[in-house]
Amino acid sequence: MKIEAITLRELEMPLVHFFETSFGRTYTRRVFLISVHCDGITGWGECVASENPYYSSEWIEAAWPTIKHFLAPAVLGHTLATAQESASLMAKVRGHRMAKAAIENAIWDAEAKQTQQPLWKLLGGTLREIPCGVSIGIQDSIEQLLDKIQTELAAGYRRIKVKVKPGWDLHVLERIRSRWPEIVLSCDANSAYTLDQIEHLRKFDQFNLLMIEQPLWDDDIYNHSRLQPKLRTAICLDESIHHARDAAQAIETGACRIINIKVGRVGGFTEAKKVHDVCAAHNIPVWCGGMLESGIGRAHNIALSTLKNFSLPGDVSASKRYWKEDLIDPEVEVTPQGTIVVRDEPGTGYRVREDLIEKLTIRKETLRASGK
Ligand code: OSB
Ligand code: MG
Repeated sequence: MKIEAITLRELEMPLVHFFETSFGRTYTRRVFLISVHCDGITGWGECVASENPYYSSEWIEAAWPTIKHFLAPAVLGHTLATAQESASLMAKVRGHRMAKAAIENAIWDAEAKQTQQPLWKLLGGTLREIPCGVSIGIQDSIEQLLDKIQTELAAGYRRIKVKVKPGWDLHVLERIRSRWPEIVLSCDANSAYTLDQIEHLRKFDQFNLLMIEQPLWDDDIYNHSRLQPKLRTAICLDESIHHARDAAQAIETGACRIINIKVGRVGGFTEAKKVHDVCAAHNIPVWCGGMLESGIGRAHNIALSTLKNFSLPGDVSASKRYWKEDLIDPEVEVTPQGTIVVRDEPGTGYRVREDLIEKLTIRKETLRASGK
């Protein structure tokens, strides 16, 4: 695959419903798409960086010039035997994993299309149907949250995850559990607590949660290893895991019992597979996290979720939960059993709606190989 050109695009896409975490509320996604052009094929990727540097230090305004000035030039003009090779070409750039993942994953998509196979197969996946959960943000009232949970349970989702923060936690979980004593329930704090709050965090144990996600600092593993033995509830790390070494350290120190893999957070499919493998080797179950993706990133999450150790329901859910109209055809749909059936066409199996993308694009730039 000769990487001939890379196109960067920003789209503005309002969410069907706002999404609120412990660090803030999002109404509209600035969707950052990458397309990689090689040998007459176009591969698509999505840079999942947010509108602000709150979930992680990456955000869209930083990702754009990093891709333009460093990451795209690192791969443009090169002829690659496999998409995986792009990861080493971009390795000298430190951090910027979501930016790297957008390019690498677009090249994986191109490779799958060129070799006429489904992306999930190219990634080494085996599951044909993936279990789905939903992540439900902080709402204006508990009643509104309970209504949302009711809707998602009726749709068949197999795990409900709610966002928590100090002031929106124990009384909320109490209300959920008293209405639904048996459902699979977890919560995500997005780093809203500190180690001083161990006694408070121990109170989460009474709700029989599948996990508590990222209770402490986003850059921390050590303090989670001090917290985990004090809780009955399994800790799941999200923000803290940037690569397979982080995963190995978190497992070795007992900082968590579950890991959330987001392909953007770890820098692309190559590293995501390594994180998966480290966890599998230590019997640590993983699940696929989400970043409010458009259909392009969503389709990649589905492909990744076919790897065998993705044994817990992920935050990969139907397009219509986020978008009035998604960028892919068909849209991602979830069965009444709360699963997504994996598609068998070459690439992601979802056609990219270039006409709609063009219509929603507010910024676009194409970079070409220069004489390499
Ligand atoms: O922590 O998993 C998270 C969304 C944005 C930033 C961080 C997170 C999330 C979600 C949403 O929980 C998952 C999704 O439905 O895409
Ligand atoms: Mg999370």
